[in-house]
This record gives sequence, structure tokens and C-alpha cells, in this order.
Amino acid sequence: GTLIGQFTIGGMTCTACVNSVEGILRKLHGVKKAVVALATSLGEVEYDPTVISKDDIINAIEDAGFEASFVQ
Ligand code: 9UX
Repeated sequence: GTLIGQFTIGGMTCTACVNSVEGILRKLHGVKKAVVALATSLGEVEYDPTVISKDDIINAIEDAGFEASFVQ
């Protein structure tokens, strides 16, 4: 199955940040789609919860130097 997770991302200040975070997310096994918006600091990820967890996704973003927390 697929779940949709929405999260806030802190520390993105330019479009290259957005591309970087989207690239990180899209490379994660279990992530099917990822869209990140600079203006709202929001990201939306479609993921397979049997492959990757919300915490794994947050950790991947934070390992890249940004802050992340899930909205739902
Ligand atoms: Mo833009 Mo983001 O110059 O880490 S890439 S601030």
C-alpha cells in the first residue's frame, strides 16, 4: 500500500535547497513521489510504509542538514 505524508522542512532558503531535498527523498527506497514547496516549507511524500517509515524519511532530510517534522 501507499501512504501520503506531509511534513514541514526548515532551513530551505533557495530553489537549489528544494531540488536537493526532493532528490534526497526520491532516492529513498520506498518513496514513490516527493514534492517540496519553498514558499510554504511543506513537503508531500508518497511512500510504502512496509519499506520505509516516517522517521526514516525525517532522518534522511536531517542528515542533509535540514530540519523536518511530519504534519500527519
Ligand atoms: Mo541555496 Mo540551500 O544557495 O542548502 S542550496 S541555500
